[in-house]
Amino acid sequence: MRVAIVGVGAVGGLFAGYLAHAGHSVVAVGRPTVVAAIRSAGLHLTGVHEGTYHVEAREDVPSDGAVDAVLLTVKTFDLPAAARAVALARSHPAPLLLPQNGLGVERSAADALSSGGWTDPGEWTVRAVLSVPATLVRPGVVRQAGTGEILLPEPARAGAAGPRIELLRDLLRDSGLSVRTVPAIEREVWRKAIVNAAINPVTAVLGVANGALADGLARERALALLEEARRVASAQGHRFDEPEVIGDFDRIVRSTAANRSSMLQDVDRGRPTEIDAISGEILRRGAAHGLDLPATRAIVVELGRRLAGGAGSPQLS
Ligand code: KPL
Repeated sequence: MRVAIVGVGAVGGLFAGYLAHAGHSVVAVGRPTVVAAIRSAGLHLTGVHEGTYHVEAREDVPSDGAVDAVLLTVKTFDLPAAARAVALARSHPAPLLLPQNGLGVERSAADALSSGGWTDPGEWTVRAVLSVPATLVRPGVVRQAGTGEILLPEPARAGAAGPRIELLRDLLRDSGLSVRTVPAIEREVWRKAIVNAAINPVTAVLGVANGALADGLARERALALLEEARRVASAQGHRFDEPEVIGDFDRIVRSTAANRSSMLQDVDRGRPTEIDAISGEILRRGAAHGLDLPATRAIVVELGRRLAGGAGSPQLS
């Protein structure tokens, strides 16, 4: 298959390596620095899977020829612009994977795809929840620190999107990634968002790998965020009990102990973070239900200060 991977950071690079290894024709669409790195030295995967792949790299979404699928692996803050670029470049829609962290991703992608000319974008987009720990070591080099899986919606329950889910499921699975389909992907999006709301901002503020949240004050701080996010999820109709989310949190902290969270990686690189799509969404949705979320409010302010070198403000939209 010919697959465009739009956004070649940690997750996009991971997918590009696995797909290229399985013999697919990968078109890596990224920023100039990433494109230059891949053109000169190839795309390199290290850690769980080792290999160098000489994939096609370019800065614009291919409009020519057939692309069987698009993996939209940009961060949430780049999603509207990237989705619109995909729609503008391709008048014929293709199955499009959305593996971002955070809440409200499908709506944001659908709005951008519609504005770029796709009709019925919901029939082409496939929400995914990803728990494979990957780190962008430098442009074109990705380290996979552990194993994890990709959750997709069950095709039989997805109406017109069903065949597109099947195509993406088979593509990822046949490339060696662990894929599981679930009856209610929205619930899994929330489950992941609750854990991200706890792990990502605390690791970003403290500058520590995920494993540092296994005990002590860092764990207490993260658990306060976890509980607030769980309450918001429940208010929105996704009920999780406390032991269940603490179990999810402990399992992910353990299985990704050596990984620096994606938010910490963004802070390290001086890039925008996904705080708005994670904690910002939790705060906005909580406010709509009259919930007070002091720990979440405090960590957003603290991260804003850290990013601004001391004085800053929360970076919520
Ligand atoms: O999703 C992640 C992220 O870093 O964004 C976890 C699971 C916390 C792994 O680091």
